[in-house]
Order: sequence, then structure tokens, then C-alpha cells
Amino acid sequence: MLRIWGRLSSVNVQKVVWCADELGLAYERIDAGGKFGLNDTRRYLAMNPNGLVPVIEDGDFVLYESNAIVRYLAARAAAESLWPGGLRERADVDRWMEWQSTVFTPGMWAAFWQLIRTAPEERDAAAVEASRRKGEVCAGILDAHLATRRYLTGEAFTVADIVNGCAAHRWLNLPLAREPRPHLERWYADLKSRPGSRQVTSLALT
Ligand SMILES: N[C@@H](CCC(=O)N[C@@H](CS)C(=O)NCC(=O)O)C(=O)O
Repeated sequence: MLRIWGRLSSVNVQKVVWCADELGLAYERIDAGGKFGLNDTRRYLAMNPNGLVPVIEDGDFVLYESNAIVRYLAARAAAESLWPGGLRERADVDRWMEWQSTVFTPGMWAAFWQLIRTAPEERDAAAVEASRRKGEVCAGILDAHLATRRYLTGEAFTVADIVNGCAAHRWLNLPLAREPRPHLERWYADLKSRPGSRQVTSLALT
């Protein structure tokens, strides 16, 4: 059976769990990382020398890097709608996945870390504000893009929506002031209504 290593509070683990649930896959998930540890053991480092979650084991095949795992699972299930085969359609999905991992999540990361994982007396208000501004820029980009399409790459839900949906779940639940983003909020509500998203979109931020 497919095995997913990683704690569900990790946004990168969330992507993999959501994708597996969306595909209806049977899997076992093992808590690792953060307070659960395990990711510094010899066995774990042999799977991922970075000591980060998630990692999957699919029989004797081991893979780390969350977005690569999501693409692998969709391709393995031959889920053409989630991970389209057409050159340009696939490039568009890939672009939004890259954007999530290199722009959106890094931009809001400090705000998340300060507001959710740092004791109030140790918080750096300037870091929160700088990160909030970066998050707002990303939210504005998503809002404008989603004004003319149901999902990120058109009318079909894809893995680009899964990985950005995980990031948006964080952004929209951070305890900070946000501009109204009707198209982003409509898209997120749509994602939230999908049974496959439930484990992730019902989670409180921790
Ligand atoms: N680029 C990697 C990043 C993985 C990563 O940074 N994972 C974090 C959690 S989101 C981690 O393992 N942190 C250490 C820990 O949880 O102990 C991916 O997308 O899988």
C-alpha cells in the first residue's frame, strides 16, 4: 500500500494527502516531522537526505518533494483531468505549481510562522507586516486570474488547484487583516466543498 510520511500540519504533506484523497487512493500516513520526529533517523534520511516531510513509499519506489509527489500520483492514476497530457495545458498547470512553491508560500511564510508558531511575546511585527504585504500581492494575482475562470487553468480542477488550495487555506485562515478577494474566496469555497479536500480544508492552522 502507498505510504505517506509526514505530519498533517505541514502544508507540503497536506498537498499529498489531498491529492491521494482526490484520487480515492488507499494509503497509510505516518506522522513524522515537527513534534513527531522520525525525520532525523537513519531510515528516514535514507529516503530523504534533507530530513523533510513529505516522503512517499510506493512499493520499492521512494519519492520526496511534495509537488513532484502530487504529479507522480496523478500520473500514476492516469488522472488526465488532474494532470493533463497536452503540452501547453500541462505547462500551465506546472506554472501554477511552481508559483505556489516559489512565490505564494514563501511570501506568506513569515506571517504564518510568526502568528501561528511563535509565542506572542516573541513575535516580530515588522516581519509579519512584510510577509502580509507579499501575501496580499499573491492574493491579488489569484483574485484577478480567477475572475475569468472557475479554476486556475480553466474550467477543470487540476493539481494546480490542490497545491494552491493548500496555500490559500493558510492565507485565508491567518489571523490578520486581508483585502476582500471575491474571486479567490469563491474559488476556495468551491475547493472546500470537494470531499477530497476535507482533511486539509477542515484543519485549524497549527
Ligand atoms: N520542497 C519541499 C519542502 C519540504 C519542507 O520544507 N517540509 C517541512 C514541513 S512543511 C519540514 O519537513 N520541516 C521539518 C519538520 O517538519 O520537522 C517539499 O515541497 O516537499
